Amino acid sequence: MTLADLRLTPHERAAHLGADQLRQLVGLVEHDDAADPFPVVGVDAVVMVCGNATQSAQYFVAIWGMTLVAYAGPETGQRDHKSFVLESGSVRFVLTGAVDPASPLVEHHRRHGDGVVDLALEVVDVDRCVAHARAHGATVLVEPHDEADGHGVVRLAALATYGSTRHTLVDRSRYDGPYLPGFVPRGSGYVRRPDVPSPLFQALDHAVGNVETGRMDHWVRFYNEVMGFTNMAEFVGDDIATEYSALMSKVVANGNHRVKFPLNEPAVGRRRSQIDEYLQFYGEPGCQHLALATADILGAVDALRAAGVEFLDTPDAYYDDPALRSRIGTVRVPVGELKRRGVLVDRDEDGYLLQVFTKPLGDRPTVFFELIERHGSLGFGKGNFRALFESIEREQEARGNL
Ligand code: TYF
Ligand code: FE
Repeated sequence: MTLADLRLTPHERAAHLGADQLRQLVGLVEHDDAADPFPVVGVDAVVMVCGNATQSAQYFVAIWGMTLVAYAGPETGQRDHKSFVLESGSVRFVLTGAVDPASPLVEHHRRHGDGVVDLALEVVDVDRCVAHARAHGATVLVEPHDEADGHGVVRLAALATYGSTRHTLVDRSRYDGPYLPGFVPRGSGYVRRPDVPSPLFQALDHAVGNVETGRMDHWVRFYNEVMGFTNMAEFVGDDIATEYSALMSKVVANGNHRVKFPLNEPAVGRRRSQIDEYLQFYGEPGCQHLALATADILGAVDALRAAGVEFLDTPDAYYDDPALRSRIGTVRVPVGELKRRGVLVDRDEDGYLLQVFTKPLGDRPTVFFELIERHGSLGFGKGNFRALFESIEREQEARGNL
């Protein structure tokens, strides 16, 4: 397959995303699905456990401009928990919170706080993927099976990954319901703030996992062998790690790069690693950040800041450094516009990217979001790692965890 005939998923088409736009947003590359042992269409959903999914759903609608599309809960026969399905562009979040005090989600939330429990992947052939995964040592948490309702049939299975995180595998090619059997369509009284663009973000660019010291290469191999993912060029090795970052990082991606998973482990550096802080408060390995691709990072940041969302600060010195100006060349707005909003910029041989990071979203210093606007660059902002990690460490220090 070439990029010229890049096939959009029905979900991407429904979100009115064009192939060129998507290629730009998340940096897709050419890929031949026929030779792939584990062909992945894309990320199907990011499932999060929340202490209060009812209110989190309202937050993501009001402030992040997402749309509530489906629901399951006691009213629909699911007595254990409530699940709210939200969309923004081709991104689907499922927010789940316990209703029954005896729900296993209560214990999960006590241990981990709010967090990502499932990075569900849409695949072409669930059974073939599970067979390949099993043959390469994966733990199959849920065997392939059908679930059906009046909208058709989905085929589902689930694989274990780091910590208690899983990858549900979904084939929804024979299904036209709003999400999965058991869910009913639902809009709601939740209202987007009037200044928030909709959608504020269009696609999921990457989802990062934090794993224990010495385990990064294990998980890189897991994605290589179990899912046929390949390693991307960008990584933080121990050279950079000991100098300032206190972490090591490698990135794996599926064939077309729709799915990109950076993996971090703590590095024994000058200071206590931000990854150690995450592992302490999440209680085990887990998803550290979700990078949301937007076509207008400036508008997104303005709306989010106006709503009170907190971002990591970037010192003025970052923008005033003459080396930055010569490194990044000309970007689509004057550097002053980036400086005013604390948006970072990085350039490589393919182009440039703009990015900005929120502070942790919930009560614990664990999961946070990144906004990313790509203009050709296929990287992750390597040139910003120093400024970014120093900013994260200032927050860590303010929390008393450095
Ligand atoms: O995903 C990335 O690689 C970038 C940089 O703790 C990054 O967003 C890496 C580690 C980290 C925060 C950001
Ligand atoms: Fe990132």
